[in-house]
Amino acid sequence: MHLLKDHGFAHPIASEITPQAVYAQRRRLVQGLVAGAALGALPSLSARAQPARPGKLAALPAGRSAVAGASTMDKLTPYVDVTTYNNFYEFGTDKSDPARNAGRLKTRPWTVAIEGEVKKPGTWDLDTLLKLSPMEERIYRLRCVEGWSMVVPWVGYSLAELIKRVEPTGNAKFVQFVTLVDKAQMPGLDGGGLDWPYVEALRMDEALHPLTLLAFGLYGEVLPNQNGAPLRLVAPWKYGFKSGKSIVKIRFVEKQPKTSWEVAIPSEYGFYSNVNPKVDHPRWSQATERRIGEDGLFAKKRPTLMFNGYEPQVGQLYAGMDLKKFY
Ligand SMILES: Nc1nc2c(c(=O)[nH]1)N[C@H]1C(S)=C(S)[C@@H](COP(=O)(O)O)O[C@H]1N2
Ligand SMILES: [Mo]
Repeated sequence: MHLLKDHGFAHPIASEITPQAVYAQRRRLVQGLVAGAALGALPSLSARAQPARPGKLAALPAGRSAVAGASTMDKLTPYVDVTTYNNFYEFGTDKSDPARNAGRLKTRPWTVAIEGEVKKPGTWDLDTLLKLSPMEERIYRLRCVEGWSMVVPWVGYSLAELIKRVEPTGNAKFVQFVTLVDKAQMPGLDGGGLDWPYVEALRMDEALHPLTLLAFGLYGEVLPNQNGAPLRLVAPWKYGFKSGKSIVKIRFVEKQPKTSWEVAIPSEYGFYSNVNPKVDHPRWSQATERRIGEDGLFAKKRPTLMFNGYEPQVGQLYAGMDLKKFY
């Protein structure tokens, strides 16, 4: 289906790039149309009706989120693309491997261990986590460091809801997210070139930011295994790899931890990994992106937005930091 094997590493030609100002203007125009259409016409965009359930997995109903920036007006990436073009190296490095191999992942029973610098460490059962806070629908862009993106109606709640219940101590400066590692269920663990388990981490204020989502579903249903069932992180202003899947442990620590991609290729992947079109990856530009599901022969690349478009919400987290140094 997607023959995009080179991840768009080639430099785009100028005519492929929509200038930022034109893009912003178009966006405003579309938003204006939407606002004007709220009373009737243009049903597809106006009401932002909850997306149709694909009817493949158990329903996970969710209310509209009140978090600022929790919804983009971008066209949703079709379910089939969201669930067949994945990065989940535990199931293989090819984009089609996770959909093919993750079926054997057993997502129940499932527990998440809370460890480290918290007053209330312990083990949370998935069913308890599902009831911890009301489920919200959030339409986020996810931008992969490889140069593609997608727009997904996630279902979950702010990670902060869980964090405040476990009461971090004053020493908790960073939060680590650890993925399951089980050879019996994950055929990719023998290859892939990463240290297992897959570990990601956020600074405490990033983890507490309301946009940081603990996701349990997408498209109104529980997460497909290949997308990180039964629960994963989604930090929408960061490159996709910061969003660990199939999490079994959340650890609160004082020192900035090493993450799997940093350990594997330190010259290419830093800790912060904020989406920043002005900082090129050592081997390719980050100025533009390809939307998965729209990447036909003549599809134009889009300009990548600072913080993946969430700058109004998260920009001040990095005030005064040199984002070229802290990439
Ligand atoms: N455990 C684990 N989490 C992971 C990855 C992985 O290989 N293993 N890949 C990351 C990368 S690089 C991306 S772009 C996103 C992709 O999420 P998606 O497949 O739902 O689009 O998952 C991230 N989380
Ligand atoms: Mo990625």
